[in-house]
Amino acid sequence: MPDGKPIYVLNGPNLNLLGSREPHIYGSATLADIEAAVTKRAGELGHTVVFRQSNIEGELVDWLQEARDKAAAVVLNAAAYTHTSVALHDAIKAIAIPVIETHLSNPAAREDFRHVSLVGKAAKGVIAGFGATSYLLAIEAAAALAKEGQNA
Ligand code: CA2
Repeated sequence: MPDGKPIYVLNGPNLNLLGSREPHIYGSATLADIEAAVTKRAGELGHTVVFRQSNIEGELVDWLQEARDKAAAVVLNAAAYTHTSVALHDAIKAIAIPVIETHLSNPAAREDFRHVSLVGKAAKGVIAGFGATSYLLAIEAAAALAKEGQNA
């Protein structure tokens, strides 16, 4: 039975397009499919999920600040902002709860510009390369960290 604080699952730019383009890179699941799967798994682990997507960097910053008090942990796929956003890096640094950087693809195996992660320099850890399963693995990590009461 879910109780306590939710796990926030925050998604960055263009992830609303999942399932429609580039399935060879990102898989065929839509973001709604991923939301349903993570909500189910989190429920089994005793957590509710707040699942959001934005194309706007500042909105993701606002949601990270909101999560500081309201969430047990954050699963963050910042998409392209992963590689560029000092603002997201600083927002993660400013909150004590664990933030788990998550990716469908494996950025380390792709173009050079994806090899830098400003999010990763502030996050608790990184899960990447397993398609939609990356999100389920991140939920497992988030729930385990929340249970242990660990802070990032
Ligand atoms: O692999 C991931 O999850 C990424 O965060 C996805 C980002 C990319 O910039 C990161 O390097 C790795 C891109 C998300 C764009 O998603 C699309 C989905 C369908 C069609 C076009 C883009």
